[in-house]
Amino acid sequence: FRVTTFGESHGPAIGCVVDGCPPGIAIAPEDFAHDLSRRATGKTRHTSARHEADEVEILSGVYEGVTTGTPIALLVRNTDQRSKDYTAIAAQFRPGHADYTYWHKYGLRDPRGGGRSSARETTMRVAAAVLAKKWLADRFGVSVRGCMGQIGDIVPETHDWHAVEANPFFWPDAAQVPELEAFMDALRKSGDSVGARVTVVADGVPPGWGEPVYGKLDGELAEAMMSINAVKGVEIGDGFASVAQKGTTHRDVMTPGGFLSNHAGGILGGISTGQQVVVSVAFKPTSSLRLPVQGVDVDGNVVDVITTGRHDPCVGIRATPICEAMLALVLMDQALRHRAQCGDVGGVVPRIPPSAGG
Ligand code: EPS
Repeated sequence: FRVTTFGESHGPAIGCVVDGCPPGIAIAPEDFAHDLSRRATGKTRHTSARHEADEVEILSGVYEGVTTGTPIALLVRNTDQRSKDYTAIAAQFRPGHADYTYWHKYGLRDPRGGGRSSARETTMRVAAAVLAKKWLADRFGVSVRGCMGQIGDIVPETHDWHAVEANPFFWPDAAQVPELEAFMDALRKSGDSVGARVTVVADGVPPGWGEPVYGKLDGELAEAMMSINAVKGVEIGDGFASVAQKGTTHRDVMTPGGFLSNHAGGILGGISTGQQVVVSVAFKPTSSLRLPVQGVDVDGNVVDVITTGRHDPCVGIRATPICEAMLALVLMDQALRHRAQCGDVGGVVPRIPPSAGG
């Protein structure tokens, strides 16, 4: 199961090709709307003001409402691109932005905004993952969901999944939403940006998905999450907190009824344990800022870089559906590989042998 995307933020369209999708999955253009709208810009004052229709056209791989097993091509036409926003910095590098490394790699500059490095590209990951989420749910009862785990220094005080979809931040504590609104309003007015943590979980993953050495489930999740733009860190389960833990704390005690904790984040030795799979992702602060900063241009001259246009003061705010998408895509691929090698053993309730005796 493989997904590739194409298109630029200010080109005519973006799209993806999904290879290796099983036949028989019922899918219609309207099935993409919910998740694409959760990710979209222009929904609240806390994200980029760009208004895209984000309507999916299915070009191939679906016949009479079901996937055929052939490559699925999905297309989203850009409807609100405005590349003139970038005229002033077309020959400059934004400090902290990928346009510096793209230029060194390719030796030329597409002046139309971020192009491939724009968060616009993530639209198609979310679209492709609609298929994966559906297949995982129908076939295995696996569900994938996520929330914001931190913005700047602010962390949730309580966790209620019902609160998450009822505020623009995917925040799990409804009582803190006014504080976040005030924080983001002040940040936007100041012209600055901020980082964020997003946590995504998968429930219902059977034990056994993932490969033991090459193709570890956690390894592929880390790669998938790091491939999202602006990501600077990925944790599985307790992640970096494990550094300060003792083995007696970190080990997840096993009983005949299952594990008593989940410090491992549902993965041991690269293979799912049957517990909740837990992944946290760190997003850096947006680098496109209207606050001036010293930089250089393509000729090496010192310049003041000021980025105008429509930007997210916190890219993490729209990232929950993107991280969910990458989790679902990796899980679907691992599920198919597991089935190919080991047969259709998924969905078995974990059975932990008693620890007593030998
Ligand atoms: C982005 C800059 C803005 C955002 C964009 C991500 O767009 P533009 O390319 O017009 O400057 O609106 O996000 C989207 C358009 C989207 O759909 O996510 C950036 O620099 O990453």
